[in-house]
Amino acid sequence: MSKSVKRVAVTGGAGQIAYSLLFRIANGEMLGSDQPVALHILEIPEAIGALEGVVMELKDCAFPLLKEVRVGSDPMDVFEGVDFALLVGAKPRGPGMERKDLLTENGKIFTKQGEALDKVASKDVKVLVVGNPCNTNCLITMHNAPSIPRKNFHAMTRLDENRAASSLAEKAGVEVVDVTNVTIWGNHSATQVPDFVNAKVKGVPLPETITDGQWLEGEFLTGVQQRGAAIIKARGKSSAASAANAAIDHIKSLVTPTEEGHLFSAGVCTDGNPYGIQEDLIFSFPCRSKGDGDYEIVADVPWNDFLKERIVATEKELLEERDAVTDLINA
Ligand code: NAX
Repeated sequence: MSKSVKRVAVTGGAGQIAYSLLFRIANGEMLGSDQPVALHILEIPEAIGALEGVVMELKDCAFPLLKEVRVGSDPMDVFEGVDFALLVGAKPRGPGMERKDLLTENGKIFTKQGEALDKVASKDVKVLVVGNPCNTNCLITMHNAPSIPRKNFHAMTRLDENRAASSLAEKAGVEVVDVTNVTIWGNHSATQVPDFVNAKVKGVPLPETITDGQWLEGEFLTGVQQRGAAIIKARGKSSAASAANAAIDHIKSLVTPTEEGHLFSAGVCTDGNPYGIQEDLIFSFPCRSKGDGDYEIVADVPWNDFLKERIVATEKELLEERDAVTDLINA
């Protein structure tokens, strides 16, 4: 018997990440090749015309799994009944704009979208925030959707994990699938902590394979932290296909059982976390899933002094970001 349709909201539908993401969702790459989907696409009114063009292309792909496409500018309409919400759309940082200005500007978008999810989405909706600054935007969304479990809100650090794994594989001279257990701790920002200490190569602790500690603590770490900026410099535009790919990977990791002994990185709510990170933040941890859409934080990944110092710094940054948006989360 065929499965019932899953409804997937994507915001920023006329943007560059969505241009990679929508087609892959419609092709079954996110939820499976036997899972029919409906796309609910949100854009601001000025970009609806461009979005109509994207919808024409979606139709022209004749994807067998794509059962319905809805578009609109009001999240109260667009988020109706959705099972997944990929919140990609956000304002880019303009010239002379401080990080704090970006937080408040984008914060308003996520306040409204959180309220709409709360009212009209499935009560079990899984929300993935991609639009930056994604951890704090996710916190704002979560606070404005109190009837949805806090565990259902995620911020995307999977692109950072994928970047780190790829860089480590290249250095070790192995296939990327041979590098596992790469955790990104903390914020999706330059303070993120890509954990090479607990990573593995073919199941063996990575520092036994890559013995160049100076490279790991220097070039590797900053390379991952600054990868987004390097792509903008080279391409003239920010990462888009790789960001869409990471969003697909993130949701796939929630709906597929995690392989024994493996983990994936996700920005999730810190309430009750086993690492003593302050509660009421969205922080990237090592996670595992049974494949039911839920996850648990892996509790036993040890910190050495190198990791600890940096994890404290990324936590501090998230606390400062939260302080900058108190009016949006205590509304
Ligand atoms: P684009 O500027 O190409 O597209 C953004 C789209 O969002 C635009 O079409 C815009 O009209 C729309 N939009 C703005 N406000 C909206 C609202 N209130 N409701 C619905 N749509 C709205 O950006 P793109 O390259 O697609 O990037 C989107 C976001 O992803 C940015 O915030 C970017 O910083 C963030 N990223 C996050 C990454 C992560 O790893 N978490 C990596 C890639 C990317 O940098």
